[in-house]
Amino acid sequence: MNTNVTQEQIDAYQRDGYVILPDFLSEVEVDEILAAVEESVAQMGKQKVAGGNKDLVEGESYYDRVFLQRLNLWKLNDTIKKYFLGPKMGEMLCKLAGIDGIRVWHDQTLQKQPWGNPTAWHLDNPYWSFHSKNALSIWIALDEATVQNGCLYYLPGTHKTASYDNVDIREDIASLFDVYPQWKKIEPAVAAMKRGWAGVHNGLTAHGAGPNMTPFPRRAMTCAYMPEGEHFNGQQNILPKDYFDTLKIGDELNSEEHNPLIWSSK
Ligand SMILES: O=C(O)CCC(=O)C(=O)O
Ligand SMILES: [Fe+2]
Repeated sequence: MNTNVTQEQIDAYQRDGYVILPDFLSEVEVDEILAAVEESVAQMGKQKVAGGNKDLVEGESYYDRVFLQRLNLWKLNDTIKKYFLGPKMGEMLCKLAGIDGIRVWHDQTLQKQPWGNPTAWHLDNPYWSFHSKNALSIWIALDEATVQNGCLYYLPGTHKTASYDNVDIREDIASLFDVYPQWKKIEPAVAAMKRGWAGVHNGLTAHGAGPNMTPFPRRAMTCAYMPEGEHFNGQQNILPKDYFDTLKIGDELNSEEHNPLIWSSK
């Protein structure tokens, strides 16, 4: 895993709200992560979130055909934990975001199945239980991601003008532009990635993905992160119920059980 980032990459991330990291993983590492992901997915069945939220199960909705989605694999699988909650990952993401410490929010595998629906334009951070301008996600291609099979698109610079208003991922791919009409003229960046490449995007950068027009899956492993010292905003997202019930708006989200600190400069 190549976690060295150049000043140029940091500047690009800060300016555009995303950066693509070519050759982030070796073939051997992709194989190791893919095996861990597939093992976890098989273990979870229709359950979407490992270690909690038993009510979140896969159905047959439009959304369920955007991608196969399974979250918090790290709670089941030590290989996922080693890569995504390791200090090297944490340090790299802190450098990109310009922050001093970072906690895991949730990981998720997003596997656009053959003929999978497009992923509507959206922001990530407004879905989460904290609001931060420095939250971010890494998205790693476990299969080559192409324009044909539903690679990501980013809308450069949108993290700078986004609020926490958002839309759901549904049939209408463009409803985000009703909320942010000023973004209608921005040209999207196509994030085609070879197997093992990664994209890192700010939680307020608009992004989406095309449909999968091929008979093969487009599998990705992703993980979302929260800067150290963020506070609960009252939203549930995917927090386990027994933990959620203990939280009051404004509490620091510092559970070592659910959102462990993975790196801190202090
Ligand atoms: O993989 C996709 O289609 C969407 C990815 C995404 O929205 C994310 O990683 O935040
Ligand atoms: Fe997203």
